[in-house]
Amino acid sequence: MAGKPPASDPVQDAPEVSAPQHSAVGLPAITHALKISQQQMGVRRTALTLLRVNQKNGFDCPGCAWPEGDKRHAAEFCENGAKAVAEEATLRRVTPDFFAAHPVADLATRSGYWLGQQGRLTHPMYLAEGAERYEPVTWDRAFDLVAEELTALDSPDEAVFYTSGRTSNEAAFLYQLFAREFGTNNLPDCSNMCHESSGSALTDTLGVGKGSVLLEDLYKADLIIVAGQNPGTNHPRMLTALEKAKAGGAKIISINPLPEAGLERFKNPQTPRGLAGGGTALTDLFLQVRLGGDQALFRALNRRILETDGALDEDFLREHTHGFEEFAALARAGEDADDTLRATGLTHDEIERALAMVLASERTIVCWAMGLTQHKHSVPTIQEVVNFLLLRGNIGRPGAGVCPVRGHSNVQGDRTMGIFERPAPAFLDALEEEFGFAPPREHGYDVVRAIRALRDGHAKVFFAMGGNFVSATPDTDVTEAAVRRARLTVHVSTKLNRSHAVTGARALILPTLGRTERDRQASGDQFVTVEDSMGMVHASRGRLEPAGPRLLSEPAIVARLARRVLGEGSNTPWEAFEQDYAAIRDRIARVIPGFEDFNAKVAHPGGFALPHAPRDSRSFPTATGKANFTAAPVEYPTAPEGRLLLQTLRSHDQYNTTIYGLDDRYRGIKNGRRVVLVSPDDAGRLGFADGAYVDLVSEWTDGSERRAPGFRVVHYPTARGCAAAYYPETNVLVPLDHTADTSNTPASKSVVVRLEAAREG
Ligand SMILES: Nc1nc2c(c(=O)[nH]1)N[C@H]1C(S)=C(S)[C@@H](COP(=O)(O)OP(=O)(O)OC[C@H]3O[C@@H](n4cnc5c(=O)[nH]c(N)nc54)[C@H](O)[C@@H]3O)O[C@H]1N2
Ligand SMILES: Nc1nc2c(c(=O)[nH]1)N[C@H]1C(S)=C(S)[C@@H](COP(=O)(O)OP(=O)(O)OC[C@H]3O[C@@H](n4cnc5c(=O)[nH]c(N)nc54)[C@H](O)[C@@H]3O)O[C@H]1N2
Ligand SMILES: [Mo]
Repeated sequence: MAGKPPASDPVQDAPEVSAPQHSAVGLPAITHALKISQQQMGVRRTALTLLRVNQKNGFDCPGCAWPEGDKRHAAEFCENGAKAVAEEATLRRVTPDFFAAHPVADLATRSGYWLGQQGRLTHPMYLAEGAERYEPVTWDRAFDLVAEELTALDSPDEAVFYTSGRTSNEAAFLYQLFAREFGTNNLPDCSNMCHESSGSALTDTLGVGKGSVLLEDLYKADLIIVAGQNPGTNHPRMLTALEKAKAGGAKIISINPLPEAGLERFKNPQTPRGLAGGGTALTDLFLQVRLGGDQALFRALNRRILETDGALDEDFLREHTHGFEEFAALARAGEDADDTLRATGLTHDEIERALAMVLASERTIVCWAMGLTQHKHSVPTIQEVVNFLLLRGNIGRPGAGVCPVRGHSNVQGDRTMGIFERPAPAFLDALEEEFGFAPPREHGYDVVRAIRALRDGHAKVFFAMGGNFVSATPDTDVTEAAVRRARLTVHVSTKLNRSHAVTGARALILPTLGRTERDRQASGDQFVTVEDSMGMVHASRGRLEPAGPRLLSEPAIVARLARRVLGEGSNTPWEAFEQDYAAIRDRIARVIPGFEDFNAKVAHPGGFALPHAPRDSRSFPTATGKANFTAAPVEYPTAPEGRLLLQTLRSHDQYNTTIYGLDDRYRGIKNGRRVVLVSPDDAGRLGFADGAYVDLVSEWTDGSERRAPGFRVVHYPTARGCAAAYYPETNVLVPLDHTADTSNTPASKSVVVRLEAAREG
């Protein structure tokens, strides 16, 4: 039997700290995953479910977006994939009785961990205006309520339709179609907080906002640079790929303020050497960069490449690129070397060692994630990475290219399906042609703009397809107050979270099927499709019985809502879409390039690759028709004397705002999340012993301050001048206006803070 959820909130943060580890996975990963799975699902269901992850006829792992490669016979074990599955396939249930026992005011005092531990949502629930508790409602009544509020708006642009990144292609396509037929492009998504900076930088420079490598490219690379990413925790299956790449002769450079265990050494649980032996050393050169120093680092490398005879790919530069001369002039003139050292915190020698590895490589890939995307200067940082790759012709040839590693399992697919507040005119034209309505053309709100609109009373209905908006977004107090101003908040969700407790005047929770569950519709069992981080599209088919008889699938929820809201005004066959998802795919095939013959192509077990012009033919659909160099000044964040730069990141036991447990095993932290990692030098200088308790106080340019109380100081080998603490506890510190230029992504990885001895609490 699966254990019961904790009755009282168990979060009594009492962190126990030991030395960080120097390798990842191995036997402890299996033990830990099985423990969590069995608590949630019991022994039998654990075995049956975990065998189906990422298998030919199974479901796509609801964990990360790392590709599967060829579908395997035996399960590729992934601890955090297993935890993501257990979280969804849990046998615990949140029923109307639960809501009767827990008024919203009570839920609002609970930790995110406790809320998530209660289990799967089973009934549509409604919180009436002024009511203390959610009460069960019928689906019809729920759709009526949404329709009532939507049709009462002065303009469709007073509604916001958010998406998290687990939503399937089919559901996402219907959802954006509904929002646009309703009349708005207000389709913010988690991408706005995630890889938006990558999308912006890559679209301007290469013409396609996605990565240019496939999995097999990693195995052909001479050099793989992993910058600003912690795959041991967040993309564990990537370690298998890195191990294989190393076996083929690749070298790895890791660029990170933290020495992440997973990048140091990988103990592959699929091999005897990984289980019992020492595993594989992955990183050949570790560059312990300061937060936000990456643009300066890549610029320094680029300057050295330009100074080296024969280092440039002259043919590629001539034929395929634009703006080289301007960039080269800027880079050669460059900042003095001291500035590079200040920005990066690295030595000359370290940069020269990296340069030697770069020059020795004919095929280089750069992988990155949130460490590069969540800074004020993230877009020029990623553009500098592109400059770096262009100089030596590392785009559009095997074993080389850009590899932004996406987070949510279908966040890339959701974008491809049109979940975007700034859709391309060609996409809207295609929708118009196919569905015979005039889609709105003005840009909608992204995440930060949506919060401002709610705060200022310009948006009144907030609808979320998954996610946990109030916890994932910055400036928690500001955001929560903004959301509370809404007329109606609606969440299509699998699990309870804080966004259900911080509501508009009225609120709805609409329970939905997860990936692991069987989806039966009028025409029979359905499958859905997803796109991974490398642009591979494939099917996902759930097999478990749904968590309750009342759950509807996401496509069904959108289709019914659309019928109710749009009524006779819509010519779209919503009912047929709900009955048979193949009918949705037929439309996607006609609207979105690369999906021609979708239904036929997706029948292929491994799925199919979407076209990517730079990768496939070295053609660049940019304004200049070439790959563009970017000549941008070097920037880097600094903190005044006595302050630190704080990054907000993930522990090993969480999936974004979903907390699986209170440990961060690789970093040596147990039983607590309110910790701040500071280098012993900085901590000493600031006068805080290991184990001291501090408040984190962020200081913003307008003079305002924000406080997160009660964090245990952990002396940790992070880069000097830098600190790290977990998200979402620290989102309260990130000002709403502290965002990346161009992409508007919250700059969650460089917040200026001071540490204050904790006020008595
Ligand atoms: N188990 C699990 N898997 C996940 C998630 C999860 O929460 N749990 N989340 C999913 C999602 S949505 C995403 S977007 C990804 C996130 O995957 P990651 O980006 O790996 O996640 P973070 O924990 O934010 O880690 C940021 C990493 O970048 C480093 N870093 C921070 N700032 C800088 C910098 O300025 N320069 C450099 N070079 N490095 C820096 C940090 O030290 C850390 O190693 O993972 C996805 N997969
Ligand atoms: N400070 C700080 N803030 C950050 C980040 C950071 O690094 N630092 N990272 C940012 C990033 S990269 C991201 S992607 C965002 C994440 O932002 P979100 O995607 O909004 O947050 P999640 O925590 O992933 O959402 C979890 C909830 O999704 C629901 N859910 C799970 N599966 C399904 C499903 O299949 N269908 C539906 N309908 N619902 C489902 C469950 O109810 C669960 O509680 O957070 C961002 N915020
Ligand atoms: Mo993400």
